[in-house]
Amino acid sequence: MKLNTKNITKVAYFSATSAKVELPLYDRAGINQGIVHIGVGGFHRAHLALYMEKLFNAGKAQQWGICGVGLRADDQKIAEALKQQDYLYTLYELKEAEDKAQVIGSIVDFILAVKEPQRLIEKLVDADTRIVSLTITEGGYCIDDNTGLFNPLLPQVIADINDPDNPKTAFGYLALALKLRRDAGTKPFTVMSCDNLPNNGKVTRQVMLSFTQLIDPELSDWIATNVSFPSAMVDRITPATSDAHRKQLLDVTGIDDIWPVVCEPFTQWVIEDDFCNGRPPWEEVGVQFTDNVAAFEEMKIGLLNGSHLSMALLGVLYGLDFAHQTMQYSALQAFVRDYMDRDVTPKLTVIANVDFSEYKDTLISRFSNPIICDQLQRIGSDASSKFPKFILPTLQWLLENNQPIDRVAMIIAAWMLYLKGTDEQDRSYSIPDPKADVLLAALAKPGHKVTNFLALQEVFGNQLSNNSNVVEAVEKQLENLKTQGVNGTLALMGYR
Ligand code: CS2
Repeated sequence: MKLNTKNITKVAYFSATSAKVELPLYDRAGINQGIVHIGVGGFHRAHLALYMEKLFNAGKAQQWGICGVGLRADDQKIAEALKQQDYLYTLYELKEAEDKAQVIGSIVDFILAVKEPQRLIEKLVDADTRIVSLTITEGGYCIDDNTGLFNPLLPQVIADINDPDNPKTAFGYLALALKLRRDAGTKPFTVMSCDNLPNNGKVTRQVMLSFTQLIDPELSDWIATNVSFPSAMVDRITPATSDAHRKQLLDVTGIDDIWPVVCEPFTQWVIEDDFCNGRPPWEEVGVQFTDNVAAFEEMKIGLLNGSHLSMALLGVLYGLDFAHQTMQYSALQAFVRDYMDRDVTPKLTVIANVDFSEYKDTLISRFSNPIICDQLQRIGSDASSKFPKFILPTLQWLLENNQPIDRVAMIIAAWMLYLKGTDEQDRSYSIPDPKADVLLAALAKPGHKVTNFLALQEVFGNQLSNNSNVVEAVEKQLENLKTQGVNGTLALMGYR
């Protein structure tokens, strides 16, 4: 049965008779919109939207309903799917023998910016909008990974600088809305990043201030004084929804959802309590507030996202499709665990009441969950934006501390071979990376391949291609991978 408001009682019937399905326990008509969320992908729908759902189910925070926003033309698909379902969708938590389907109602509206730019501006300017949250991917922050600073030379940024009243980027919309709020005497909203960037709040602030300096320095100063940008560590593995997932949901629960979200049972959100215009009482639904969020982010991004990217590049090259398969492959699991233990952990800041060994055990068991079928293709996507945030800080630490870099060199070498688009079983795959052309051009250049690849400053900064230790280490692993394959190279490193 199709999911929408009218059918929801039938879902209730199914839930009583077949599988366990939770439904909204509140009247959605009583929910006002207080959060605008830009980037309504699976992750948002499995994370922030669920924390809000829990509050609404407890009869709280009714002024904090979510209005979703899509900035990319491609977001039309999610806009249409949600609209047809009155913005309801199913969150399908997958765990062996314990699936849980929950119909979520916390998103109550959706604006597709390319279709309704004016409505989006009005929504952002509305005094009821008190938080704007972002999941715009690591690349969406327009950071020059070489300098770590905002890059004003990207074409979309130049377009917004030249025509700030007709923005296209997230920062263009936020700047215009904040200016209109300031002029109208309306309190600003908090800008809350939910992306996997080290110091995501500080980065968002820096991007916002640099961007507005270029269009309106006074506005920039006003934002610096009045707008808050809390940093957060967000965590929940959310695979891309596949047709198999849709069918499974239909078979098990009877719910015919155009775009359900599948996720693992684990969820975590650690955030700074820095909100200039109020916030929902998230601490009541398991969110952890701390002044020490940078250490949590460093831990999560280094251990989880860094390992993920390594598993994806090596796993795809070897011929695997899903994260859990990389954990079933004992040599690769041992490599990943060693990467966590010997390369990432030594640089982490100790966190009170967090045991890194336990955290890593949990990660291995989360990665091993076979039911979610998390696609390596998803995890390896946009590697050019992920590598500088997820792995480069680890490599820099190893170099500064004269530690062996053979595992990171292996990851870089695997990436170079992965970019060929053919795995060791001769199967071809696509490279989902907006900078794929740049990466491939570097590899196609005449001369020394490793040096040319490491000379990509926007990915590796400006130090690595001149560092003969790094060049040699990558060269060695590349040679090993070419002659011995992933398995042979792991064996040479002692992983079986
Ligand atoms: C993954 C993340 O795509 C990726 O880079 O590592 O989406 C990961 O699943 C989440 O950060 C988990 O919280």
